[in-house]
Amino acid sequence: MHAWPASEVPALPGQGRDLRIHDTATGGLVTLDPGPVARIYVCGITPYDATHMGHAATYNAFDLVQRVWLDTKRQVHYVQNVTDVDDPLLERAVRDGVDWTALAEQETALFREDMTALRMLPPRHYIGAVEAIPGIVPLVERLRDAGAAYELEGDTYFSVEADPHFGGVSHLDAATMRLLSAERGGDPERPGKKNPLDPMLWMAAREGEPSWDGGTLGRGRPGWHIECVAIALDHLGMGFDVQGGGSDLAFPHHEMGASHAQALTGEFPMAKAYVHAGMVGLDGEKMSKSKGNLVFVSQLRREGVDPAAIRLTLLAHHYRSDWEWTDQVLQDALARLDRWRAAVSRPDGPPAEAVVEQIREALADDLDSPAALEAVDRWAALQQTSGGTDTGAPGVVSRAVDALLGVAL
Ligand code: 5CA
Ligand code: ZN
Repeated sequence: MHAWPASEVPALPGQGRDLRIHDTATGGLVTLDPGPVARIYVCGITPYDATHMGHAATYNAFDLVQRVWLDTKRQVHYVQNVTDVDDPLLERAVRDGVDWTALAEQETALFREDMTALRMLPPRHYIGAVEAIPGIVPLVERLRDAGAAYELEGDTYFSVEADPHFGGVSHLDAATMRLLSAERGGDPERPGKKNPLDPMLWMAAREGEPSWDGGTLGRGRPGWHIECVAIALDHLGMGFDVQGGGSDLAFPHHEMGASHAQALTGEFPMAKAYVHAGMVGLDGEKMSKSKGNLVFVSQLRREGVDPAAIRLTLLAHHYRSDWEWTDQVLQDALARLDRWRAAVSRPDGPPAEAVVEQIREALADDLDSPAALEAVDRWAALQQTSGGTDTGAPGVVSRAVDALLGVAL
C-alpha cells in the first residue's frame, strides 16, 4: 500500500536532544538510545469511518517522536499498518450495503489526505492486513508447531501461557484483562478455550465473509494482533525502539502482540518502549467510531478550518492526558496561530536561539508539547510588545515550529 507525501523538515541550527518517554511496560520514563536508524511501529486505522480527532491526536504524538529523532540527525524507520480486514469493517460494510474493499479503500484514501493536510510525516512502509496475509500464515503455523497455539473448531488460538512475560506490557489483573478482552475484540466467553484470554490467530472461513488460503490452517482470515506482529517483525525485526498507539491498545492488542512475538522468536522484548496516547473525548465520552460521537478532520477541513489550527489544538494537550474536544480549544488554537503568524512575518525580532532550545527541551521531555507552545507564545509576545533586532530570527522560529511541531506558519 502507498503512504502519503512527506512535508519537508527544515534543518535547524544547534543540536537535537535524545528522547525521554513514558513506557507503559515499565511504568516510568525511559531515555531511548536508538542507533543511527530509529525504529518505530505505530498501529494504524481500521478504515471503516473517517479520521476523527482521537486518531489525529494519537498520530500527532508519534509524529513528534519522529521529529525529535530527525532533529538528532538520525534516520527514522517508521512502519504503520492498516487493518483493512476485521470484524468492525465487515460489519459496517454490511450495515451500509457497500463492498468492504471499497469502504476500506475510500476511508484509507481520506486518512492519507487528512495526514497530509496535518503535516504528519508518512511511514516508510504502510502495510495493509490483507497484503500481509502471506507473511502471517507461516507465523501462525510456527506458533502452532511450537505448541504455542491450538485449534478450536477450525479456528486457531494463541495460548497466553506460552509467553512467560505475558502481562508485562499492561500489568493488569486477570479480571480487568477479561473485561477489556470482551470489550476490545476478544471472546473470553467462548467455551473450549484453554484460557479465556487466548486471542484468535487465524479465523476459519465464515459463510459470507472474505477468506484467504491459510496453508495448513485452512482458508480463513488473520486475527488482529498477529497482523501487527507480522508486519513489525518483517519490516523492523525484534527489539525495535517504540510501539505506539492509543491507550486503548495497551490491552489486549499490544500485550498479545508482544506475547506472539516473544513466543515466536524466544527474544524479549519486542519493543523497547510501549508508548500510549490518552483518549480524546466529546461530550464526556471517548470519541469512537462505534459510539458515533465524532469530530472528523475532513469535516473541519471542508468547513475551511486551517489544518495548522487543528494541529495546534492537538499540540496544546499533553499526549498522555485524556482530554475533551470543544469549540473553545479550536478557537484558542486559531487565535494562537494568528499571533504566531503575525510574529514571524517581520524581518527581525527577539533572539531565536533560546526558543529553539526550549522547544527541543520540552519535546525531549516526554513530548511536552504544551510547554513547547508556551515557549513560542513567549517569543511571539515579546515580538509584539518590544520586537527585536535579530535579523532572520522570525525565520528561525518559523522553521523550528515547522521542523519540530509540524506546523507551517
Ligand atoms: N487498526 C487498529 C490498530 S492495529 C485500531 O485500533 N484502529 S482504530 O482505527 O480503531 O484506531 C487507530 C488509532 O487511533 C489507535 O492507536 C487508537 O488507539 C487511536 N484512537 C482511537 N480512538 C481514539 C480516541 N478517542 N482518542 C485517542 N486515540 C484514539
Ligand atoms: Zn496494531
